Amino acid sequence: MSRIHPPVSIIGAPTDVGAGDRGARLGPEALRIAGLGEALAARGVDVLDRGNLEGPRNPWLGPVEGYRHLDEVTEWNRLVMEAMHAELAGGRMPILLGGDHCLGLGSITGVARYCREAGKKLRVLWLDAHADFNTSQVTPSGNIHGMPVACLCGLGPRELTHLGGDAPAITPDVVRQIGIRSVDQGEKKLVKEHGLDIYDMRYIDEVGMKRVMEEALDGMDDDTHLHVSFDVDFLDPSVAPGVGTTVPGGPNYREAQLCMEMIADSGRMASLDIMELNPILDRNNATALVAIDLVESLFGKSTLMRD
Ligand code: 5AB
Ligand code: MN
Ligand code: MN
Ligand code: MN
Repeated sequence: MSRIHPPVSIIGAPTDVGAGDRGARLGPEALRIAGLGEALAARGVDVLDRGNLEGPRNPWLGPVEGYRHLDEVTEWNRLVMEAMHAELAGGRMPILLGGDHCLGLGSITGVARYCREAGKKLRVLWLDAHADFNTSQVTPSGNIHGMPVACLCGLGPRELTHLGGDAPAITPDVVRQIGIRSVDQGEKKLVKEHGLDIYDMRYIDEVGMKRVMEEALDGMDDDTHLHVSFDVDFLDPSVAPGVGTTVPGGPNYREAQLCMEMIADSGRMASLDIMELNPILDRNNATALVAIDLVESLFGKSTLMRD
């Protein structure tokens, strides 16, 4: 299946304002140094690096009413939302380099706005060890990187749930979560209540990644915009140690490759986040290199045998 890729714009969002560890702010540079742009260009993709967004510094304070750094998180997400939307409106595929995963909120809010304007249906694949569906009432940490999916679906503070305007960006039926293996007590109740479609590690163990991806990608058509939000802690820590919130028992290298290859085969990915890479916790940028390897598969590297 050879295909022409749309032109890509790389956008760096160097902040860890929503995380519990500092260091994800260095993620964009680590991905650049590991050769993300060059790897895409080598696959024949037209790549433009837009550089980094500039937002507020991380004040490194405790939670206030259940949220850490709500003002700074809001401002960063506004910047990300505008940047993602602008690239899509200009006919390009944005790749957001986090930065922590609180920015998935701004990213997907911008994507959802574009989809509404363009008359497209949105599908979100959320690749993560965590469901990121906490609220201020149930969060164990106050860290907003544990809350973006809830905020996208309308649960959270108004400045985040209504970042894009009069209504929350999405409804839970848009989302498919894959690789999940750490959900907090109160968060469990919420994901059940809201009917989130979760392919957890137990299910991946039982039926295999192939069937999981067939199910998660099912029901898309020519009008579907597929957004992939890749939290690097999706991967097993033996493959990807350079993240703040490692959870054992994630997809191994080949399972992750298959996941990406099947997304590539769908031909529908139109925007991407690469989030939570923390080079301070990495070994020789190994996690950045694995992430790039997987992104190459998202762009069809392994489809040779199917051409
Ligand atoms: B990540 C935890 N659920 O809310 C919380 O990495 C971890 O974006 C959140 O998925 C991890 O603090 C957020 C314990
Ligand atoms: Mn996450
Ligand atoms: Mn995570
Ligand atoms: Mn994390």
